[in-house]
Amino acid sequence: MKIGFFDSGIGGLTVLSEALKRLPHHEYLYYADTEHAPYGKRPKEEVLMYVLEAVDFLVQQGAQMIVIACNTATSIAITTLREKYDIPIIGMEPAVKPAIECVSDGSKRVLVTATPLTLKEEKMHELIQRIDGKHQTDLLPLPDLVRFAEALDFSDRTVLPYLEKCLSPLAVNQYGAVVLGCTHFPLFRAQFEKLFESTVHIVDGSSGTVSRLEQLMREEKAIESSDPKVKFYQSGKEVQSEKDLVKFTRILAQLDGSK
Ligand code: DGN
Repeated sequence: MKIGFFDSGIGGLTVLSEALKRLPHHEYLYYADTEHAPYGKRPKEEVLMYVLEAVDFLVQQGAQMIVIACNTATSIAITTLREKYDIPIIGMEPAVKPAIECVSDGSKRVLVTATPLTLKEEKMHELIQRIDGKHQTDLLPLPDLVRFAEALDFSDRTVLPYLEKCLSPLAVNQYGAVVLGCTHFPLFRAQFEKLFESTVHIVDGSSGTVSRLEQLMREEKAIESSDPKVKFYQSGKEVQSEKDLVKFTRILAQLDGSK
């Protein structure tokens, strides 16, 4: 089966990496809208337009299922996409539910991190209302992490001072779980681990999304591909330059090695 993956940039590779591990015998089309990333501070009408363009493109390339591997795009576009297309469209859900389960004894709180747009959207507030009965969650936007990732800057020197500054108004020891509610954020897992105690659960939505993909593939009786591979696209064009191909494949390889 041909499965289309979409993100504003390289963040969705954190979800693709999980899919490749669990469902390796398929063809993947990965679309990064790098011309317009980051999305987190753009008006939602503009983000919706970019997502529709990308999904149209993936469908034209033969994608039979789409994973919106971007929390921001999911919160803005998933309803419209499901109305428009009759193929399955899977979105991201920030891992608030597993995080709340980690602090079920009530002694600790949950910190939900994401882009400003994801945190502002109704979908997030509905999710928290549905799941967080004891009011244990705090929200923290971390927009610059997407910018650092797109610039391929994963260094402690850049990332740690930024995270320390964003966390400074909060008492970090009150948290028992941290939600990485943007698909770019697991690329900085090492820095989150440095700033929180080792007992703190750092959770992201990739495993839940890939479980949903697995379930839909079973239901659709998806046929394995005779030529499993990943093709990369950037804002409507197949990635051909060696430099960009190396960028995508290197990050995937690093993610594979870190699991
Ligand atoms: N990876 C996207 C997400 O999960 O929200 C980041 C979107 C952006 O471009 N800011």
